[in-house]
Amino acid sequence: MNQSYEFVVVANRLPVDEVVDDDGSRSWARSPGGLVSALQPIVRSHGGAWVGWTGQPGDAPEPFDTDGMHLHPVGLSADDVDRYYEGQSNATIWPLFHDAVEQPTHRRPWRQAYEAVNRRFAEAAAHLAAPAGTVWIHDYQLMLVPAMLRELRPDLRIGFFLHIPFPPVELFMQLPRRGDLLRGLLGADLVGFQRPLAAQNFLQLTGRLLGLDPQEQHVVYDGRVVTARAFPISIDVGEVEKLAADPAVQAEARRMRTELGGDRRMLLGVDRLDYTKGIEQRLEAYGELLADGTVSNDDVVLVQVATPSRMRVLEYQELRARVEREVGRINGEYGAVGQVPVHYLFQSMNRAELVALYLAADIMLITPLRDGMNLVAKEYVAARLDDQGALVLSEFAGAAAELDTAFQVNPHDVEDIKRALTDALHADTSELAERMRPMRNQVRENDIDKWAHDFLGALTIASR
Ligand code: GDG
Repeated sequence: MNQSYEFVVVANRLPVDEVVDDDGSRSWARSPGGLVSALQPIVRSHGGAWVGWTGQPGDAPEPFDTDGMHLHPVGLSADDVDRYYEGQSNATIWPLFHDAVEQPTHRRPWRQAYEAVNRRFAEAAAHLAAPAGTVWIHDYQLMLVPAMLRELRPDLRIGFFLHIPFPPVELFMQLPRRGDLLRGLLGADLVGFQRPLAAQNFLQLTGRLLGLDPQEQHVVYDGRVVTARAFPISIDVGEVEKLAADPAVQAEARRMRTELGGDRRMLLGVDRLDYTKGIEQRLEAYGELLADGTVSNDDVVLVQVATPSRMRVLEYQELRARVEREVGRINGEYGAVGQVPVHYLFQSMNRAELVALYLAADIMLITPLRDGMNLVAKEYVAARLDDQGALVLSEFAGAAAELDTAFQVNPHDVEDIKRALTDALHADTSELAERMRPMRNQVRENDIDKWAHDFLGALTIASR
């Protein structure tokens, strides 16, 4: 069915994972996560399609329908995975867009693969979208797609959303072929960012690099108006609240607390194992508090979930080694037989286990050095139906703008993390409730459905 889908989502990954059953049979299961649950009903109600990669190298499987969506796989060879995905996307653009907290690597073959793969995605979308239909492209892996798609299909309404930060002008200028990326994004009618500052950086660059004349929220390029604005992403609040109210999940939270040692206060970190998340700085602060006796293994415990991520990229392997060494050092120095100060889980959890952890935790530690938004922070807040629990939150997470009654910290400053952690440990229940209540209201009033609705509403106006 060519050119018959009114609404097409284009993202690096399809919204499904392949599952292999005990008998070896293969099937597709919807991936967990707020983005998929927010977009799926929209795609379904528009008779829409989703273009993306299956996550496995090799030829693309045939397009198929599931959950009321038409899924159109794009194939990536093993070389494409190396160069486009692990290389240009995750070892060049990802670190550079996160303040270069790790050194970005620049390689010509990676850029070439990025361009070739972006073209494949653009061609697939051009093939599927109905005349004057809407295409919504997602994230840093696909920044050339808007312009490529516009060239193939000038009739379309094209939106782009960047899930990660957009760097300051000076940093962006370091990228080889930086103009291409910028022109790529300018193919969209609406370019959405997590924070207003990111939109400003982008608009400012159009002046600096392309000599355009950016206004407050838009710029004219190639005779079209391109709008650039912030749309802070959120979570499926209903899903988190439902799990948090589930007696089985609550029982699991109590069980976890008992297992961890009854009266000990529980600190929690939940991150993809990524160098942007500030896991090392957090461990350093916790280790120092144990060393100077501010906290002790008898009265606190840290549970750190580090979800495996991008493990073929060298920087991630090195980070894993450093984190695990530090966990071992802290447990070796301050632990006792049968009781350690850090429980480290290098594994993926299911949603119910994750919410049980949120309910069990007295203090949630979210200390990224830079983060587009950070959904874990919003999930923790949404799960705390009791208005208790403390959120220690980096001011460099996009979420800090909305969650402004959290215990905010500069994650580069270990002393500041120690201060915030100590404040959170000493806060009484009324202070905790006063901080948590406005944050919970904020997240409830701004869930992921509203985000998708706001973006698509603005796209309709922008492309008039
Ligand atoms: C990017 C941007 C932006 C984590 N561990 C498990 C698990 N998770 C879930 C969390 C949360 C999601 O993954 C992580 O989202 P974050 O926002 O915290 O971070 P990134 O993965 O870096 O996401 C970020 C986001 O895109 C959306 O725009 O906020 O700034 O970097 O939902 O709960 N889920 C399951 N098992 C786990 O072990 N099931």
